[in-house]
Amino acid sequence: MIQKLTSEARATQLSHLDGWQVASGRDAIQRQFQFADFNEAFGFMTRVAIKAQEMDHHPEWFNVYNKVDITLSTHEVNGVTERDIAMARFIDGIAKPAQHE
Ligand code: H2B
Repeated sequence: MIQKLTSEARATQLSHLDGWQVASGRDAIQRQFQFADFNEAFGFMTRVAIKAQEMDHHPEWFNVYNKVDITLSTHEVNGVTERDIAMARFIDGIAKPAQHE
């Protein structure tokens, strides 16, 4: 089974990611994205969804119009693993024109 990152490893990985924070009250990471409009937000979500299917690793997310809140954790171990870090890197790579709050 995949291993949870230790809190030290999680902190190190987070320091290399842009805008991600540890979620309050659980072992997960979160970031909020803001796009120009719903069309851009949903296009972004579609690209993430395709990657999630390929990786068999799926985000928890909440969308209102041009905002997308994403939480990543590995349900299997109830914590943050390399899979979440890989997904966060992918997301950051495709969200370049987006702003985060
Ligand atoms: N996504 C996330 N974020 N964590 C998981 O543990 C996970 C998943 N497990 N997507 C996958 C699907 C698993 O439920 C299926 C059966 O492979």
